[in-house]
Amino acid sequence: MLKTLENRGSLRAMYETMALIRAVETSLLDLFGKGKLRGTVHTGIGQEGIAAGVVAALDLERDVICSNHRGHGHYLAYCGDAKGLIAEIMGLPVGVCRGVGGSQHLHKRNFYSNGILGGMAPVSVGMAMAEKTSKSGAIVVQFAGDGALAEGAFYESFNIAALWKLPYLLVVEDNGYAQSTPRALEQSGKLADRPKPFGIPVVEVDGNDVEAVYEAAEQLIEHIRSGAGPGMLYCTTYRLAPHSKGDDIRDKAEIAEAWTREPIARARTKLAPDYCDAVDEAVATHVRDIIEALA
Ligand SMILES: Cc1ncc(C[n+]2csc(CCOP(=O)(O)OP(=O)(O)O)c2C)c(N)n1
Ligand SMILES: [Mg+2]
Repeated sequence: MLKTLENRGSLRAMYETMALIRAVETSLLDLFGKGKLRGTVHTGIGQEGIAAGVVAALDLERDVICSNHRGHGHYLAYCGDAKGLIAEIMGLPVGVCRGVGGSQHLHKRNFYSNGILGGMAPVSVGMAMAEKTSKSGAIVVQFAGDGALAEGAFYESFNIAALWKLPYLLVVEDNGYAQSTPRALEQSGKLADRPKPFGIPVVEVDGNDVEAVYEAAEQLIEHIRSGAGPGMLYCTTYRLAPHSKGDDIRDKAEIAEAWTREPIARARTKLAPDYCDAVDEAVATHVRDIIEALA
């Protein structure tokens, strides 16, 4: 299926996005194991529903995305540029940032990523102020993990974003862990309630249900674009692969159980198996061809 402006929020289009992300990131782990990547690599395997659902609800002509250390999925959902991304992480001159940015410093058009946890909160809010001042009608979306919400920069950012009614959407990807620390050992209270004292509305959603993510994102984006001020989309999910490379001390039974709830298999139950098989094969071939050409 050819993704268009009209159909990109369809389950089929979002399945294609998720399948591409999964294929690229599975290959990145393989390349890492073979020593072909520069630096580290954090994959969002299991979290694809959030990238696919949120980005499908954006206006890609004008909206801005600020991503984090786990940003490959956000990037691929934004522009589908698997070659530029893989080459970038391989440190090659044909990478999207000529191979000098690597996995955590991606930039293309209105897409920016950075691995300093919380660091993109004031940057995103500043960008939202610029969009408001220039009356562009654009919104700025920041993706952040649950662990990052321990950073104080978020709370100064919430304050200014709410006070000045800035077009800022924070998407939290709560995968239950910050590296190897379970959320319960790091954070007090309920994370989804954090923006509420600032008067910032929060929508909570199952991040493994791509259609629910899309619908919730659309609703919040409409609210923010109307000039009402910032919002937060709080998505629960699970990271199926290690934090970065082999650093995984989580309970194996917990990980196995999470595989039964992952977003791609879940979307498949609502789509024709032949269609999904064809998409999976097409993305696998696409990614294999890219890697062969770069090797
Ligand atoms: C300011 C800062 N402190 C520490 C780190 C090292 N670090 C990288 S990722 C990570 C855990 C982040 O957890 P979370 O925000 O939940 O995102 P996840 O990795 O789970 O997607 C840490 C501590 C960092 N990048 N920046
Ligand atoms: Mg986390």
